[in-house]
Amino acid sequence: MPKLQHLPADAPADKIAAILDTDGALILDAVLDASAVTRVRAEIDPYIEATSNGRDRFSGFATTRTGALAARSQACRELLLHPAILAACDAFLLRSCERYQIHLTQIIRIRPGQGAQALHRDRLAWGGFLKGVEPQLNTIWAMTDFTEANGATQVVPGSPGWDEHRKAEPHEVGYAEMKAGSVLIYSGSVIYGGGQTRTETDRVGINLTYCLGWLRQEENQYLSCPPEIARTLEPKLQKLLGYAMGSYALGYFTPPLPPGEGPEVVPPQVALGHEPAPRDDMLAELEDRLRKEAQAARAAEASAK
Ligand SMILES: O=C(O)CCC(=O)C(=O)O
Repeated sequence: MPKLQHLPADAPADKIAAILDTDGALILDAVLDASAVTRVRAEIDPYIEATSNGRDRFSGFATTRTGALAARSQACRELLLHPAILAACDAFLLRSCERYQIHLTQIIRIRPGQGAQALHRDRLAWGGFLKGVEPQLNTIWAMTDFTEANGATQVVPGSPGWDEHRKAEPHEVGYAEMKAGSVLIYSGSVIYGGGQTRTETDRVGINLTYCLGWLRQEENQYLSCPPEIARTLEPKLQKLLGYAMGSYALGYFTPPLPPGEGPEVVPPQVALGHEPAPRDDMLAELEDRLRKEAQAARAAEASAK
């Protein structure tokens, strides 16, 4: 059975990105200690307990999924902003966007009796339309130990490079076995799925994922964390949730007020009480990127002659 690579919590971001490119997944060990896990659990357990099982086969009839974690839990906000994860997002996602954003927040509790989830790639959230670009960096924070027996995530290392129609054989599927406090990091292109449980205990993981800033988010953050809550959060998290321009042109709004009573065509931070900052830097960034791409294309053309 294939094994996932394990790295220490302080592993360099470029090493994480390199393993995501080749294997599609890895485990960062012991990112949280036992007391930190206990603190997170104290905040999330009441929400987990109040959540009913899934209503379809893919979501899992013996699996609960609980969202809106940025709005509901300070401990989850800290996980969303964890420096090791954001450094990995910088290294992995900024290749294809100017800003990345939170894609979804979800506690996944796999309960006794749950069968294995169908293997899939998360990038299919956007249908088959995205080709040649890696859209996501995903995490599952282990809140219990993850073992093959209790439903540890199934992962097919190396599958990002496969033909998109190739199916994984059983001997190609590994398991994200890890201790509570460790984090599974995986791309949107790796084949994976929730595991089957053969124990009488729950497996609990917090799925926090990030995607390119020009894509639609899986969990609608403007509804799960609306402006009246988002305005109480720290600016870095506000931006990650999507209360920031995704690029020079993406994400502006106009408050729907009577004539002359509000500003026109402003960045989303204005909905949280911030001043509308000029967007010249984003325009300059876009122009600079396009200039460099054109130069690189001309150089490639010249060297091909
Ligand atoms: O909880 C897990 O281990 C993975 C769940 C998953 O793959 C999904 O819900 O798409």
